Amino acid sequence: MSDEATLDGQLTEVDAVVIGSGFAGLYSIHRLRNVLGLEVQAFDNAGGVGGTWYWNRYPGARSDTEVNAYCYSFDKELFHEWKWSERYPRQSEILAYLNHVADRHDLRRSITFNTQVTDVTWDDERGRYLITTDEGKRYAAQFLVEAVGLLSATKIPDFPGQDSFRGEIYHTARWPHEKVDLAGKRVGVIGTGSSGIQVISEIAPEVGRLTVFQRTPQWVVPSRHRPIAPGLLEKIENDYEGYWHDVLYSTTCFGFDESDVAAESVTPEERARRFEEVYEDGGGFQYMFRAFNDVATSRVANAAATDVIEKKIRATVTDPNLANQLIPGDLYAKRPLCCDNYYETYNRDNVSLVAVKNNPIVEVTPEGVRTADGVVHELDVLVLATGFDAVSGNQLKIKHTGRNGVSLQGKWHDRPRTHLGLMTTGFPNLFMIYGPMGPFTNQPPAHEAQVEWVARAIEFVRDRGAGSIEAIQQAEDAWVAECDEIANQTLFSVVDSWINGSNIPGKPVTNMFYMAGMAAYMDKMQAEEDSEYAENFVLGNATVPA
Ligand code: NA7
Repeated sequence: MSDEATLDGQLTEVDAVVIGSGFAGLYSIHRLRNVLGLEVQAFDNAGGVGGTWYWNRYPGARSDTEVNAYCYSFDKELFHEWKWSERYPRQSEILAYLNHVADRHDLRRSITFNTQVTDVTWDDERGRYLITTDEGKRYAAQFLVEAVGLLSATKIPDFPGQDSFRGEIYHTARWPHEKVDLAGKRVGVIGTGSSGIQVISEIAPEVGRLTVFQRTPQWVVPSRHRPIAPGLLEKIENDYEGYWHDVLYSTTCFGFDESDVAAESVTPEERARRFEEVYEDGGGFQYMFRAFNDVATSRVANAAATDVIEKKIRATVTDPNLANQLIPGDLYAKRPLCCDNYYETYNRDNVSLVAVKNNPIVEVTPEGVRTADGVVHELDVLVLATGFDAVSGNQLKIKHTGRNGVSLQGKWHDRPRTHLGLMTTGFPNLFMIYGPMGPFTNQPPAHEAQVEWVARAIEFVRDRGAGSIEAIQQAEDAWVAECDEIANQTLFSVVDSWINGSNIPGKPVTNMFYMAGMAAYMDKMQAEEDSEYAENFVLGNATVPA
């Protein structure tokens, strides 16, 4: 940063600050700095790039999105050159890819690591955000891009006595960089979401004894992990633009053919046949969206989907009582899970399940975990696969003050509110990548589309000589109402999970997504550009209608 850029002694002036250096943050830096030519300062509280993939180093961590849609599209040469080894790449491979992207586009020099942004305040007079870090450094930036991650703020339970545990405790998303030696040890895992099922399946053969503390069972289908289909990446390259266009103009952005057939429209036999077929091919999102198009909206379709999984669980788990405990008596309407060998793991002699819904964990003792029935489950290592304060959690960790002193914490007290998941009224020039009320899709392609929208909005503001852009209240109200109306037609709204905030005690339980699909979302973003932001935004210092 040049000396000329320093104002007021301590205040460093840049064009844009980016928070986060995962998929979204890295691309934001590239797009704003390398393409738009802005002076960009980025921050990450991690010690390196990677976001989710920097933090989630637990054994078994891998993407459960097929890699042909879990990568960047903006750099065709990169797509050609980077050799993925597997259909669902491991954390280490994705992290290596993101590091490679950072090097390839020289992004690292714009990022200050190990630094938490603590405070962002809009200064109306200056037309700048004043941004403070945990080291007390201060920056002024006209534009602020928050790429802080949908699933980043860890949910660490606070069981009585937790500090007294004599063994080691790790949250899956704060896993140490050095290898944790689990060989032969007595390991407990709390949580059976995406992270829990991966860690359980991976470590069971290695540990001495594995105790799984399961509060709510989930529906798990196999991943059917395998090498990337021969010729697939070459086929994509042959119609590169067409492929990525189709990914973005689909519902879920996963790069597979989504079904346009309703399970309700076919016979029960055909339903079972098709679910069986997709189950055998593997993949959670595939099972939910490739077999039929109404699994997330129709109870009939949903029940047909779970009938097949239930039969598979019973056929796999040899102890019928254990099978009963592993079968959710609930809808299939959380984030869909997949993992190979998950149910098979429970047939191992060294694995036991403790159902803690009706027999909750009451304390952690020096020896292990005590459940309400008085049993102390003795452990050497306790793994907390307990999830995240998702969607709004990371944003709310930063103190935000907007125009006229409005506080984001206050504004979002009852629920997060945005327009398009990109901007929130009262906060000019603050852009969120994958913010609340954004699309419910595979993330990397959606991030790219949002970052590009943001970059074009910034370009527009600068070209017009306007100081700022801000979503108007009516637009935000209408967007929230539309999102809710759509979400209420889905089964996600009636099942407890991080998707609606119900995993965090005290957090408002509310819809936090636009669930009409990415194609519809692309049209919404495009409409704003086509109208030159005239309908739902105000430019410059104009007073925003109440
Ligand atoms: P999830 O999906 O939120 O799962 C967290 C799990 O931890 C879930 O089984 C919870 O049970 C369990 N949990 C949380 N707190 C407790 C306590 N206090 N006692 C017992 N069990 C508890 O988080 P993940 O990290 O697995 O995955 C999050 C997303 O990251 C995933 O969907 C991917 O998109 C990536 P509960 O269901 O609340 O009863």
